[in-house]
Amino acid sequence: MRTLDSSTSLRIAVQKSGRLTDKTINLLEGIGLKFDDYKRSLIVKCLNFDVELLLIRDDDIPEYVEDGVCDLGFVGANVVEEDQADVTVLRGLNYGVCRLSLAARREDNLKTPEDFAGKRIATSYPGITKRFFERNNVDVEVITLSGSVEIAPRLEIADAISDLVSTGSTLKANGLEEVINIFDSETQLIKTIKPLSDGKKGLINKILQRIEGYQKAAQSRYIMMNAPQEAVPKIKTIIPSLKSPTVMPLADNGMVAIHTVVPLSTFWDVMEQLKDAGATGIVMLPIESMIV
Ligand code: PRT
Ligand code: ZN
Repeated sequence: MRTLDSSTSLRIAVQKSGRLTDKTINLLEGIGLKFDDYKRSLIVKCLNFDVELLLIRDDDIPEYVEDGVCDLGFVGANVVEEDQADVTVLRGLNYGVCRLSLAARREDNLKTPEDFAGKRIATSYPGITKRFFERNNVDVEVITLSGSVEIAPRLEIADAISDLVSTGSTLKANGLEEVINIFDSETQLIKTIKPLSDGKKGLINKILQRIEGYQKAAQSRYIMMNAPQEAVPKIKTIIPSLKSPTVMPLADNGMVAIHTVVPLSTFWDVMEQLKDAGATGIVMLPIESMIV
């Protein structure tokens, strides 16, 4: 059993139970951190790093990190922005992606910020919403609700809402139309601005580097193919590879095997072009992690 050295052990705030919990734990496990069951306690010690997780409500995370109670936190940019928390954003994490949008009943025909002048807007994000209208010099009445914002127009508590949207189906189900996206959000890794020991700084760098590798890997595919030797120059121009591809001669005269990594976003285009260039037996594999 490892004992935690309080001068170097890193405390990380993670949402206790919600949309970001499993994805955050999966990410931490994906970069090699091991935990006991994280569903049962508020503080979970990492079994193989001087790290402990503090599992709390997402709304509390920016403040805990700002105050230095936690050194790092995984939380939606929407929460950080709402609190205007004084923290360092280390990186965006590509999950928990959503947007804060103004929405209203279609028949009300609200389109521009000015159309909302004098309207009552229900939201759980009064800070971001007020600042949006202030920037646009439009006076509105912001009504703060802690949940179920989407039913406020139907209850006639409000004329419109400002709420998080991902697929848009909640708005639709409540007869509302998304009008203006006022803030794009994703999960962020945030860091305290309080001074940290060298040990903690070292750990943070290690975690960041591993996250970078993990995310690159998730967005890349390893591909292998066979091709005639004379097709190699053409194939090299097709592959937007990180480094030059590995080319190995095959027992078959004049044939080579080519291995490389391609970004997932270009994968299908690249596959088709490779086939046209003479590649055969193209195999794609997911990558667990990579250091670049
Ligand atoms: O208990 P705790 O306070 O920790 O959790 P919570 O209930 O405040 O938050 P939770 O778990 O619902 O969301 C955590 C974070 O996930 C948010 O702060 C966002 O950063 C992110 N996220 C991503 C979302 C959504 N997508 C999302 N769709 N948070 C909420 N929603 C809700 C939205 O409020 C609306 O009710 O989902 C509904 C809309 O979804 P669609 O798909 O119908 O558009
Ligand atoms: Zn919350």
